[in-house]
Amino acid sequence: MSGFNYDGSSIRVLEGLAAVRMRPGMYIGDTGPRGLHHLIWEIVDNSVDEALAGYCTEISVALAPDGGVTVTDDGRGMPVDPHPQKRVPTCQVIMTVLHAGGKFGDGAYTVSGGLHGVGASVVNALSEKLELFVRRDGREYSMTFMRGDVFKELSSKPAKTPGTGTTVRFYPDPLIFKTGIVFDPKLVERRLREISYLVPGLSLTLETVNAEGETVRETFMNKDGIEAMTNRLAKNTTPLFEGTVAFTGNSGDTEVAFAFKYLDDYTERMYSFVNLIPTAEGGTHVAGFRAALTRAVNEAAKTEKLLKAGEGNILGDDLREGLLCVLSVKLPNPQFEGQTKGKLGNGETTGAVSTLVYDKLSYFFANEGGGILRIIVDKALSTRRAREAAKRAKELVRSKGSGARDAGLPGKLADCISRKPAEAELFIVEGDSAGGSAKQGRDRKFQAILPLRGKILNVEKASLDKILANAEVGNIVKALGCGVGSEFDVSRLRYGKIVVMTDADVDGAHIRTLLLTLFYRLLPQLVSEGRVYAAQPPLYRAAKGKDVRWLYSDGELREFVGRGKASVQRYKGLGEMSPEQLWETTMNPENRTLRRIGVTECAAEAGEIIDILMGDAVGPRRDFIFAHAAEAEMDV
Ligand code: 0R9
Repeated sequence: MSGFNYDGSSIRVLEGLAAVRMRPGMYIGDTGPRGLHHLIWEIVDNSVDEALAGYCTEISVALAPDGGVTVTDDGRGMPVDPHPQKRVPTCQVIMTVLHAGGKFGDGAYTVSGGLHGVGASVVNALSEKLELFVRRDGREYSMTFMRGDVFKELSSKPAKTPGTGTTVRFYPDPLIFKTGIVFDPKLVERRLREISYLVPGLSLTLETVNAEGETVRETFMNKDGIEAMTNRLAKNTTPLFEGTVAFTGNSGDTEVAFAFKYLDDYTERMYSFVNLIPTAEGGTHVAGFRAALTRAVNEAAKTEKLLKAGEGNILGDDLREGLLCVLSVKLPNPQFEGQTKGKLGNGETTGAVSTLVYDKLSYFFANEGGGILRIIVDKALSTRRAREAAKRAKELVRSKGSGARDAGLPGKLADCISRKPAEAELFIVEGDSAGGSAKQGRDRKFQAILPLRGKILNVEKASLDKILANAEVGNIVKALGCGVGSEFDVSRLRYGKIVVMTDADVDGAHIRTLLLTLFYRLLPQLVSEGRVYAAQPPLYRAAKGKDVRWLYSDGELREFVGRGKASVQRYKGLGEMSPEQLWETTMNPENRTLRRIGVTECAAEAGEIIDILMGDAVGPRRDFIFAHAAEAEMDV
């Protein structure tokens, strides 16, 4: 391609320009701002082609206040010799004959080309005036066109300065661009910067005139190509490792460059380009990259024993979270598909990209990239755990209106008769025996009982998928009916009050703490809405003669006993009470005391408190239990 020597014969003459002015939308998409900017991209693309062919190192774009755009390159200069068929200067053919640019032949232009690839003649057809200047062979050629027609024939004079190149200055036609001719310098700047990354070493200058009438110039040039682009895109993010994995190479007639990092979040950022054109919808090149990344990571992870036996392969989807990648491919005849033509369709490209990416990455992981491989595998495994947790969360949501009313409820739940969340209460009870008493003592019209066996999982120390796989947690979530995480839907909550009922001893306090932690972490909205309560069973039963009372604190006991003689019975476990006693002291809304669990602090702070207190330190945990009891609001 770079060795191609133009002789005029590769130009194919296709059709005239009248059609372009008749239906501009067909050629540039629309005649609004998008189509207007398209004119610049078409002309710049021709200069970029010359750069890709190895002859051009500098391109400049000047936006003038009068709406004129001047694009200059330092390439070989557009050919000016007579065209063999048309017998007019070749540059005139390029400017006046649709599709006469060589891009649709099999010669010099195999790379680049605008999204529509329509060429300079379309810009000429849609411009009120277009001036062309060519510097080559020690002469300066010029030619002028009006609305696509030759206005001033090609003429030349000896050049005052050495060098070669092409300048195109065009004034978009107000008859075509009826909504106005205003270029957005930011948009042009963004595209020039993008090109500077995609063609390393090429210098692109944007020249604008500011409000004070001064000329402002900015030059974009980057030797490190898409590696530098990736680093720029990673600004204000937290990468998981230093540096960027970046490689370039050829696979058949396809040139491939890729650069990536992993970031500390859950988003995939894939920026892909084909012949410098952004492919927002991806396509076969992106598919090839993903397949190779997945294969290279899995094989290297197995070799390095980073995957435990039976753990199975890392899925491609698990490698996407946190990935920031720039992929740029250049190929001879790109086929763009999709609504916005932003998707590459060439089937053969998948294999070409995949082979190159796999080879480069396998070598990298086996050599200096071992540390990075470990970080990528860790990230993918944590993504996998989160994915499995999300799947479990879905499974815990009972399907709406599916079959029987009780379908999917845990077997251990003794449900209430009422289906009105406003009056229904769920008692989560520690231990099967206390659960049995509560079932017998309750008012089944509105009180449901869910007994829990032993201590429940400490959610602070387990991953989300483990938490949701825990049978007791699963039972609570299923009984509540409102789901968790992204599946949370408070309108499906089956009980207006959720009461944690545990023994009045240290173990009971611990279980209560674990359950509250679970609600903070998994169902924070229920806590913030004040739906979670702690039951308060009595500590003592004291009798002075015939005066028998339930006492809920040591203070109450002291007050009651006074100086007299009393028989005092200490209740430690709920199971020590008869069902009637449990109803009377702890469950009957007429005389019970419930402590509402509230988050007065913001949710983040609450999380922080839990982080500190559910750690391994015993003291703070004990403090938490006391502090919590002291802060709790009273509610009867
Ligand atoms: C400012 C915008 N620049 C251009 O439009 C531009 C087109 C162009 C070009 C060649 C060199 N520079 C260019 N700038 C070129 C020269 C030669 C061979 N191929 C390309 C040569 O000197 O041999 N051309 C764009 C199309 C064609 N040339 C042609 F080949 F179709 F004529």
